[in-house]
Amino acid sequence: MPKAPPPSPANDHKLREHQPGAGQPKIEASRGNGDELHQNVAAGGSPTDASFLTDNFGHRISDNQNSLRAGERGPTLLEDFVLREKIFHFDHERIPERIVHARGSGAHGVFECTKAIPGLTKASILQKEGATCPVFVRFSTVAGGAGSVDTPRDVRGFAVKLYTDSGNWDLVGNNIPVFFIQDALKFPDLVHSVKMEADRGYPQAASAHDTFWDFIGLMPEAMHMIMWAMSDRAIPRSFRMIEGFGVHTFRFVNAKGEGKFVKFHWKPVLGLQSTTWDEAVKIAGADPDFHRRDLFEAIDAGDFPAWDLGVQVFDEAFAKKQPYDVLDATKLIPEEDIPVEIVGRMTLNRNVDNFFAETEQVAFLPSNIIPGIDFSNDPLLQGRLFSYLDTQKSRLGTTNFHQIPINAPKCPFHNFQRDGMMQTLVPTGRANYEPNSLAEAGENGGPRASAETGFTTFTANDERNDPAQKLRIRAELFADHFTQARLFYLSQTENEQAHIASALVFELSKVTLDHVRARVVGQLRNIDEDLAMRVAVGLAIDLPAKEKAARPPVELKPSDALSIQKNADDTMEGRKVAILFAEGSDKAAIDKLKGAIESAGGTAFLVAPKVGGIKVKGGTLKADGQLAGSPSVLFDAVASILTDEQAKALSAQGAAVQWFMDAYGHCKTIAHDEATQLLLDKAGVEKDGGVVAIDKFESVGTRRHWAREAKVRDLA
Ligand code: HDE
Repeated sequence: MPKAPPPSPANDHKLREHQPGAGQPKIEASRGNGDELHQNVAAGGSPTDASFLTDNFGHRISDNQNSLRAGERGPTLLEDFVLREKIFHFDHERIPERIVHARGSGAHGVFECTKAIPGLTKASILQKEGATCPVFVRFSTVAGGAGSVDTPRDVRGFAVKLYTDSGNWDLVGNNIPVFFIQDALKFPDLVHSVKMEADRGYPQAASAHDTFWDFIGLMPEAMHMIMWAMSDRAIPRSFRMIEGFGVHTFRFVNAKGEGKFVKFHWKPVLGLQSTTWDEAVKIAGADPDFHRRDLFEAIDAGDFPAWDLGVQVFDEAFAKKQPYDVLDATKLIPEEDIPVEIVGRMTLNRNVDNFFAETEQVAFLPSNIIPGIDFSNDPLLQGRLFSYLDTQKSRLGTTNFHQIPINAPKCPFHNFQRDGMMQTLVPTGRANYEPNSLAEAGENGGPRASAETGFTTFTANDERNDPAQKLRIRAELFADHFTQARLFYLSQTENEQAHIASALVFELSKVTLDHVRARVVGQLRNIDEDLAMRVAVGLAIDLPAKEKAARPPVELKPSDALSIQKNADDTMEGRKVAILFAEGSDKAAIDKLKGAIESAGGTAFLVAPKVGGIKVKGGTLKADGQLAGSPSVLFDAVASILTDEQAKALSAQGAAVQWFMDAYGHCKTIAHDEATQLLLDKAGVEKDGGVVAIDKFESVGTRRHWAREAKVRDLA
């Protein structure tokens, strides 16, 4: 049986006498999935035994009281990985607090549909009476920092995450049904004005100060919200006794695709209850955690707070008749005009196990909606759809924040998003893109979009709500994929066309999946039948069936501007020419050629078998590069001035022969003297318009001699 480690002595200073690790079992252990662990526990203790203190990589710790020192009174050693890891982790324990709603308290619970409304929405959770899903709620104040008190005069955040079977639905609302501003663009100004003043850093968690009221006085649209904020709604008795509001107008969409507007309400079963201002102030001193404690203790005692979910549903005809705009978040819809219909109940029945992991790391996104619910064009809501995703990256540090347990959906999720900081998933298979045809969808070929069950954006089809329809479609002419591909191909020189065909043959020859090859060649048939045939022949495959083109190409007149070769500039400027020489070469001839290249705007680069001072006819000369390290591929053209003796010696050297072979094969100009002919013969260089005598170099220059190419390689 494993022996539990001895209790850690809290105050152990006697290093030598106390060796808690001595005689303890040694095991190989690691965190997580026990299946993968080695079971060879050498001296007791199961690998997953939680009673042993380890570091973050599973190494058991023998002493959690003393750091490793050089001698009893010596300095601490850098080697002490136990100390370093512990302090390192501690140093980074805090993450940025929320810029607003920093102070909050969360709890888990359950939502139950009490009235099915399939006629109004296809939201999966509202289809059947009795359907349930887990929820997480975070209540908050807005202005104060994470350590501020619970009872300032402030709006309360009421953010609900419903983990439905069709994904997370975050209803990120407040306890007041309207808001200060109408447009997201003003939000940073509003928040700056209410937070601590920029120069003095106070007051904390209070709106009673100059900058807030300065801003408010200049923003008449805030006045409705000010009424609510100055009312007792802003000094609630308990989170359990506040209402929640989605604030914005949203949409319900049913299975037939019909849409209605909707406003969401949470009605507390315990009813509304507030404090008086004098009470609120005194509570701040008596118990700064008044609301957090109240919520925790109620749930702990089994006194579960509950809210009814209500909806106000209305249509465009109603909206049009009102003296306010339903997209204006500073307005509510009186319950007398549109009654609140109760459709569900949420009960909070479990406190968090760990405040940081859950309440602090929870990331709400108003953009998290499920099929059956959609956004309206409320400009405040539209801004929020961007803001919350963005803020999570800076708060939680990684685009993978959705993998943190409190944020992860409880239904499966599959896509081709990959990697990123703190990736904890290990996707299998080759296909990390879509479309792909590597394997069946759902297996290693991965998931696919579903037009039937996937989220589709509601289209209102009326001028007021859809001035520019939101559609996931492409304009008709975008379906022409081949006209310009054909134009490009047909505009190339014959040699360039051969390059394209050969490149395709090379690339597709590396493809091992026959159906992938065939499909690409089938697509080429839409560009040019001859090109497709050349590639098929190059691969030795049957010409596959033509792939279906959404629109056939339109015939256009070829454009010379699209060809490189047709536009090749016959210039030396910016080009680099290598001059090969060796012992005994004629310095005057080298200088002359070099001068000609440079005066034409080119760069001459001297290459020799050795780089230091080389004795040449007429003096000594230093090379810019050694032959083996200066292959001809680095230059636009090459020239060679040698002696018979040196040409003979070089013709026995691979680097020299290859130098000419490559220059020739790459269709470059080769200017040479008579002595070099020996090397050219060895390299298989044949005379043509680009293989010229040294004194002809200037007239030929650095242009490429494409006509030669057919002699040196098979092109498709
Ligand atoms: Fe928020 N709001 N907000 N807000 N809000 C945040 O997101 C923002 C607005 C609300 O418990 C931030 O994750 C913009 C209205 C709640 O974690 C941030 C605008 C309503 C919470 C953000 C608004 C809210 C937030 C900060 C104007 C009521 C706390 C941290 C367009 C309907 C959620 C975070 C929690 C939190 C931005 C306006 C409610 C910065 C830009 C209106 C309950 O993204």
